[in-house]
Amino acid sequence: MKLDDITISKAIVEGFMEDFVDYMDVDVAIGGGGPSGLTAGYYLANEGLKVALFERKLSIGGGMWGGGMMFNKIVVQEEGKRILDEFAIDSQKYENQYYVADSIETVSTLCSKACKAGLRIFNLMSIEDVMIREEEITGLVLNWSAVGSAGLHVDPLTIRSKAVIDATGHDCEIVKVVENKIGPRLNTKTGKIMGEKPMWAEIGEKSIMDNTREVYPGLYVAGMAGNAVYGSPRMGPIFGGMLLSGEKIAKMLIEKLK
Ligand code: 48F
Repeated sequence: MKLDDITISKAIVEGFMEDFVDYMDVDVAIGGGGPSGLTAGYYLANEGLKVALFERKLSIGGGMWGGGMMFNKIVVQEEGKRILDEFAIDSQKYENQYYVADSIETVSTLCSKACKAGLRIFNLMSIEDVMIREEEITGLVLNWSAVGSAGLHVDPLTIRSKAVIDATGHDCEIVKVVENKIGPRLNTKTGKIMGEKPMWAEIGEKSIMDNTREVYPGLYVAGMAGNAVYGSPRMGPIFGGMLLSGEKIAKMLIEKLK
């Protein structure tokens, strides 16, 4: 068989455009492809919801690849082990209640199972704004990450969604946009982003479940973004809370949207 370079190019462009146009109107849009975003995407897509995840970087996985300080292992506590098992990710017991897993296996398996469940991931796109209609978040405003890094003045494009999850990690970038644009009207004690507190795994992991919630009509937070928005500590390379937070936000939205 003779290979035609133009046919290869057309296959890529047409395949991508078909997906991108299709996913301009979704049930749930997730910002950020770290462990919480991927886990949320898996459970939502598994229920048959139409879900798109937008990730700024080339690679999916956020802060998980490098484990702790580039030692590529992660720790998960007893509660989070259930989710590792559900994804068939291997883990070894390390003392009572602590389990160690390979960060590469964890990220790649989360990503693969989420895609197979029907999550559509768009990488290399940055969320730079939100769509708000009648005091409710109704979509995301996107641009190629390369546009931002090159400092180009190029207008973005918009997608519509019934719910948005901010899973952008420590920087809680989507909530930050909302706070900047509409002022202190978030569902927090101060109405503003309360800011992440110093490392404390015990409290950070406990509070993340409470912090996984709707922060503004139509806008939900999961993972480290929840702790940053609600003023709780970071927890470092223990990842059970990220997986459980992703699962919790998915359950909330499945109940709401189905
Ligand atoms: O940071 P990240 O892994 O978030 P997470 O799911 O997990 C946190 C842990 O990795 C770790 C921790 C564990 O205890 O504290 O930090 O809460 O993944 C966030 C992803 O969001 C992307 C970013 O590149 C990363 O992959 N991201 C951030 N801002 C944007 C974005 C944006 N504006 N648009 C698109 N993607």
